[in-house]
Amino acid sequence: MSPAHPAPDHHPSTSADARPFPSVGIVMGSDSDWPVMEAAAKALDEFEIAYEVDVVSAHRMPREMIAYGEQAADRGLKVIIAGAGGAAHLPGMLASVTPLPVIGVPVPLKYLDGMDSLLSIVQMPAGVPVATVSVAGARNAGLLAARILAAHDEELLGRMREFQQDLNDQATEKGKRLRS
Ligand code: RP5
Repeated sequence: MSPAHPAPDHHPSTSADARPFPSVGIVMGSDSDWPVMEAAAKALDEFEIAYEVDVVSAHRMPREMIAYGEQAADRGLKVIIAGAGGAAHLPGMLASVTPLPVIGVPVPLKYLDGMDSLLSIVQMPAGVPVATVSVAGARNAGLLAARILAAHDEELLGRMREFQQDLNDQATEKGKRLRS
């Protein structure tokens, strides 16, 4: 892990640390994606959803990438968030080998403003869906994962409703301030 890109916080699945088993896998093509992808982890933290974080490069470690996708559901993950930049094949390749929902995060690199990554992720063939968020939209990826989990979790659904109400209240307050 290069000093420029500090190691992501992990919420490991080991029983030894007594933390809940992760429901969400956050993976990325390189640790250089972490400054963008961290927002997904922070959103999950806000909803107290356990997750794991790893680098799983589609091009540099293809066998491990396929193994990650093939084993994800059996390991208990419910949603995968996958971010990559440039020729961003990670989300689509994971979606091709897992039955889980995959959320793709286009990571912008030095050139092309993330358009290369966006188009690589969003243009999936019929039958292999990836829910693509905006360029660098990792926060929404985390929130979308929370919504997917909330569909089968009344308590989490309630917290999502409160979150939406907070957004509403904040927007209303901003309008009030502008008008006054
Ligand atoms: C992609 O190549 C990664 O997702 C990353 O966005 C990009 C550059 O990787 P590094 O050269 O910084 O490791 O596969």
